[in-house]
Amino acid sequence: MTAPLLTPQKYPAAGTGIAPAPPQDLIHGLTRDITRTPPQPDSQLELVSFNLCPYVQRAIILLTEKGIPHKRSYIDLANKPDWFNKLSPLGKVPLLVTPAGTLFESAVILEYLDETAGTSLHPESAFEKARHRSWIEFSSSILATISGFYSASTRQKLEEQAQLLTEKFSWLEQSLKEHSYFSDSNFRLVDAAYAPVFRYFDVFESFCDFDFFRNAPKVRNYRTALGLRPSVKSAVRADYPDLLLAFLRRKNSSLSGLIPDDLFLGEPNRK
Ligand SMILES: N[C@@H](CCC(=O)N[C@@H](CS)C(=O)NCC(=O)O)C(=O)O
Repeated sequence: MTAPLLTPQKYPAAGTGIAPAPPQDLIHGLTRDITRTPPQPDSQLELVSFNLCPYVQRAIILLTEKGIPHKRSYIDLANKPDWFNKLSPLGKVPLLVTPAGTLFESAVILEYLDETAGTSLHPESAFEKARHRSWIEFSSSILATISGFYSASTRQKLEEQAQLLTEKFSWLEQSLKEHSYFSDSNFRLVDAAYAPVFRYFDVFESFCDFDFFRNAPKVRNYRTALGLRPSVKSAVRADYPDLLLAFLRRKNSSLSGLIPDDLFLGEPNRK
């Protein structure tokens, strides 16, 4: 069966106010069996995704902000389809399948989407644009530390990673001003990179308190503003907290041991 064509939708340009949540038919838009059939490059973009991946969320947020019609295939990273292994040089999601070919690496995908659809969400000045790109790199390093935090095998290593996270948020604090978003009150590409970082902490704080943001009041405000953005809210499934808790439990790490049984409602359906 071929994928249904989605009707192009127009949303208010990002940065001009609050973008509405995307219609539900943009969420999947796929009917083929993705375990067997690779993306079919047609006139529409397809984002090859995994439902917990923060790097995938970056791309979804930008696609939503820019109102770009697209399809999404959600693969199981524990059981990667053959077509995915042939398409992904690093074996990682996200991939963006375009009529011209396939792109990988979320920061590159964001730049491509920014250049090819609507008004750019980068600042105009060459220096500011480069500065935003530097801080996008930094957001990726925070994501790597988050992974080190939830995978730490001992309490000592867990605390070391927590301390590293606190230090990284102190660095970010110095780069922020008193605005809602990274550089001003307009949502920018850099904000799409940071939003998935903060989503983790809503779940971490439901069962442990490392006070990661103690030295970072502007980061706390930034986190709140990003969490309220409709494109950010709708970038994950409604049961994301349960999926993440189940993922953290399966890690058998020091952090896994802190999750109380009554918070864990069992393995959600991961499909
Ligand atoms: N630097 C990459 C990182 C992407 C990444 O690490 N993706 C993870 C999922 S969140 C992945 O696909 N891992 C492959 C695996 O688990 O085998 C990017 O920005 O796109």
